[in-house]
Amino acid sequence: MSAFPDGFLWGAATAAYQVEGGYQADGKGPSIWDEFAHRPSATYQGTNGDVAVDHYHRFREDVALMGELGMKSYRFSLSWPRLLPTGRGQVNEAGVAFYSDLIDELLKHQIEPMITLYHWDLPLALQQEGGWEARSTADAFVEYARLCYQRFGDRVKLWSTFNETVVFIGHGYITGAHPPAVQDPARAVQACHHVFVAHAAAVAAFRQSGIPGQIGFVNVLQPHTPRSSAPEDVAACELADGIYTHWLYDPVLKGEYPAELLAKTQSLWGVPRFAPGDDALLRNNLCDFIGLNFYKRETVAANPHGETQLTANHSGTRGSGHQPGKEFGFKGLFKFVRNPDGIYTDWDWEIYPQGLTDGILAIKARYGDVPIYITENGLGAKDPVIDGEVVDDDRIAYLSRHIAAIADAIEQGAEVRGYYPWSFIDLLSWLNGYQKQYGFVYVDHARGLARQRKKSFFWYQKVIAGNGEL
Ligand code: BGP
Repeated sequence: MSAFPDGFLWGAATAAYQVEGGYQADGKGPSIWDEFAHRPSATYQGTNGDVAVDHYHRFREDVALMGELGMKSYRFSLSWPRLLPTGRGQVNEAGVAFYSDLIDELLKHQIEPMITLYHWDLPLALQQEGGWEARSTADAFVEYARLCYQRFGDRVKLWSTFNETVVFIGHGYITGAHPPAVQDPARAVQACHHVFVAHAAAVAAFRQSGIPGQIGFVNVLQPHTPRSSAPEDVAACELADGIYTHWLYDPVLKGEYPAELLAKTQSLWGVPRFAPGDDALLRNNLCDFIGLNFYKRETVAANPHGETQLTANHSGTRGSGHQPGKEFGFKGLFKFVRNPDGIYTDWDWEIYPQGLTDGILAIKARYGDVPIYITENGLGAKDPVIDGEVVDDDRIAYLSRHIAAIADAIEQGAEVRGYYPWSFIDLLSWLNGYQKQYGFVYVDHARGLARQRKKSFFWYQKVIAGNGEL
């Protein structure tokens, strides 16, 4: 018998900048990614999301494929500058119409929409006013969230505010690999605080709006293991886990920062500055659910003298697909090293499905029975093509093992309500262009972006039909 409850949401995920294209279509304003990806050195071989996979113009065809796949839910993000070209004020009705039509098309196929409000494409105009370092961006976010509730809240029941603070703040303000390409952890701490404030205020606005549904936050779930049993490696591992998990989950699930951890990093990075009222705002607006994005495990070592490594290699090798990634870490705190016994993807991400079971149970242990959605999970690879067919057996193996890991967590009492592999369709990888593929559907860039079902498409169709029986 399947471990998965009736009504479990078998889905798949994407994000606006990575699939839509139409970057100037019908009144859309520029985002920080539109600007950043046009800098020749910023992305892989100058690839960008100007056209992406043209989901903006081909969404009906894509939703038909989702229907054929049997998806029960689709996680996608709204492009803030498509709806509010300068971040606030004037609404772009053509952008509203696009998402409204997409939602209707999904519902026509009995696919439940799950909306992410912020998957990194901040309106450029707001960045020019200070971006997430400016508190006014949090106010603008609430205005944007309200607009979305008003226009789509009659049909959409599942909402998340932000996707992966650790990535857009970490790369935006520490490694510098994402816009605004700052390298200053103290600035990251404050920008991150404004994201939590924006989240809590948007949750409050959601509840005031009275629309039915649930609202949550999506975080990376990344397990850590010490390189050795030496006390300094074990302590470094605990610290990394605290920063990657507790710092980023506690504010949205407990309404406070982990004080002990902040005390440990204070001398290096400072602490978030609270405005009057922030404390109550965070405490009174906890999430209805948490979304977990799970890809890999990291092995952690002490880093007493090493330099702070500020390159982007931790999250991708910018195109080679086969280069070992450089070490990444913070001087005096920890660094990530290669696990000699680990099995790695072509992009040096360790495959470790047990970490998903353990991670889900660790969330339950720390935060109680908050409902969980696995909002991303997938294998980035250069898929083999044999006789014109995309034979992505490695992806099938990866996803099977992770589905089994979720089943284990459910059997041990966790409330997991849905699974959204990354990604529904091949799309733009932020720093790796179009060559790092994740989808069930292949996009042929040489043949006018034609869609083609991969082997994994037919496999996942059966998984869904059998409610997770493998
Ligand atoms: C997550 C993001 C996704 C997606 C995924 C794969 O961090 O939320 O948007 O990009 O990672 O990452 P990558 O494209 O770097 O392989």
